[in-house]
Amino acid sequence: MTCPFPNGVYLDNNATTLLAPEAKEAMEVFLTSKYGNPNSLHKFGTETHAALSKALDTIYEGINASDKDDVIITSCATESNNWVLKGVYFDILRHGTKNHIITTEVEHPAIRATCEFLETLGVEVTYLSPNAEGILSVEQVRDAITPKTGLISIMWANNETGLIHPIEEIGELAHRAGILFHTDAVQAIGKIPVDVQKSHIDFLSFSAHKFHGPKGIGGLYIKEGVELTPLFHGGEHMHGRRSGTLNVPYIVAMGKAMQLAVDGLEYEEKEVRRLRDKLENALMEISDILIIGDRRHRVPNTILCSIRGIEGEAMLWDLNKAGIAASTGSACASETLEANPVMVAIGADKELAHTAVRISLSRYNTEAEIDYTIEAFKKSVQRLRKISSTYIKHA
Ligand code: C6P
Repeated sequence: MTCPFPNGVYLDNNATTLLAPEAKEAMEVFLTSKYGNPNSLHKFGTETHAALSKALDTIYEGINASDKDDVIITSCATESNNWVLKGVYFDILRHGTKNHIITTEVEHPAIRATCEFLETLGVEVTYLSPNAEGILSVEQVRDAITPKTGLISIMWANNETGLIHPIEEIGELAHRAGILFHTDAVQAIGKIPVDVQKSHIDFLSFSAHKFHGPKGIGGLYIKEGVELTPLFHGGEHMHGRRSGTLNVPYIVAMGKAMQLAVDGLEYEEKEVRRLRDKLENALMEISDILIIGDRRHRVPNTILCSIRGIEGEAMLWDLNKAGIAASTGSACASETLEANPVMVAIGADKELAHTAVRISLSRYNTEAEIDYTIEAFKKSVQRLRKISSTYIKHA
């Protein structure tokens, strides 16, 4: 099919998003004439410092932190996740009395691989598997707590399924048990309300490029009064908690993107969800397609489906030829030919997990794009099943 949209149809927004034009515009002057170091005391420094301060206000208010000093700018969520786990290791876990972390099998590799590294240093890690619906229960977390548990790290929404874990309840549980609580909120910000105080969160990671900000900039919320040994030692940037000259243009753009994300939550909930549901309903008309997870428990933009008899990669290439961008799961796992690990963790057999396709919308997708995707998707499935050696139609 020839794609009628000159730039194609982008449905891989859980991998990264379009930079919002407003965010691009907001940062431009800081890439050119306003280039001062925000720590400098002259005019060049004070003007960038003022812009930085304004952006930090928007960011901390966007997650309902109590102060801008509670948000530390990092290069991305991978850094934030590494920092929390390794920082808590330095502060608590390495001393041995509290050397246990509770996390899940469906975390992003930035958590899983870091936990595996900490295991080599003697930390005990419990990797919980969500239930068949793909969601973790508070009871599972409660049952995993031991007197040695020093940290609970559970993602807010899964990047592949879009399923939302009960973060507020888990936060409350951790809080009552006196255990530090971290959540990777990369796939939650801009999709559902995020409130660090209401959810009893000690640490929260985010990346700007998942909510229409630039790549290479993100942050870590650290609750007031909670100590965390820095990963980057150096100057007094960010009150000595994360040293390195601040990337003012990107932080300004992240601030703008956060403001748009928060203001756009209602649109996300109504309109992005409506388009996602329209697409999902149409996909469900195709025989032998399985949609993973109840849509009421998912962020409004995500569909993970499994198309019996068609390898996920084959489906992607066929969609790509039609100008449609989707994925088989995490962008950072796209070069492995392993079955989708999140699907395996929630109990799918390997054959089914190899047929996974993730579709993730954003506020920039239009009804016409979704109508075109429905048509192209149905045609791809028909064509690929005709040549599939494994597809046998189920009754
Ligand atoms: N997930 C995906 O296709 P960075 O790369 O540091 O900005 O974000 C890492 C990250 C951390 N946590 C979650 C839940 C994520 O989804 C991601 C990025 C992308 O699913 C790229 S691998």
